[in-house]
Amino acid sequence: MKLLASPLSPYTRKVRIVLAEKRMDCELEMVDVAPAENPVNRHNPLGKIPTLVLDDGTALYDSRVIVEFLDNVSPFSRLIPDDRRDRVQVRRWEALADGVLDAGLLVRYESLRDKSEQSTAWTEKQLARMQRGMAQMASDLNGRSWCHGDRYSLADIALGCCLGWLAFRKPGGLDWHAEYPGLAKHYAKLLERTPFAETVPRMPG
Ligand SMILES: N[C@@H](CCC(=O)N[C@@H](CS)C(=O)NCC(=O)O)C(=O)O
Repeated sequence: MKLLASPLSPYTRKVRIVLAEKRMDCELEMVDVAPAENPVNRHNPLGKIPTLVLDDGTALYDSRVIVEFLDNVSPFSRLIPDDRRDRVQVRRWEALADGVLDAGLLVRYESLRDKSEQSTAWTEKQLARMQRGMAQMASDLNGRSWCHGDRYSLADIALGCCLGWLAFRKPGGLDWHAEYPGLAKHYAKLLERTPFAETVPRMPG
């Protein structure tokens, strides 16, 4: 199978960490999805990465579907719990972390447009969404050892990918280390975890 990817994409990072945790090999193809016509379009009509192309040509997207597929393929190092209630809680963490990222990416994409076309109201709406999401994640973590239950799961991976990208791009000048010391402590712990940090380009701590 082959993962259509980009080195700095946080959703790709999530998939790569899951692959590494589960000790699964996967060919990587770095692609540029910025142009409207890009190599991902023929596999994924949405033209987004990550997209996983299976050996029979089937394409899987988005990152949430891909990680579920990978977790099911190998029983080694389960990252999504079997218990339905636990599973929902882990997926909710993932939705929240991905949602904060979605807002952060919209802020970044807006900042790349011509100044005359940028909308302050739009950017502020996304920043407020990001801030509420961060506050929720900080309050849910609340000094716990792991995001959900008593073990590392997809929830911690999703949170780590979100925080790493925010530290790297700083959309809206957000300084989450200072604002959310609990999240900063958890992120530092995740960075020490192999293969969390070592399998992908390290984003600033
Ligand atoms: N919900 C998707 C989000 C994927 C996504 O937005 N990827 C970005 C790169 S980080 C992308 O492909 N952007 C291209 C575009 O929006 O045109 C997922 O979880 O995979």
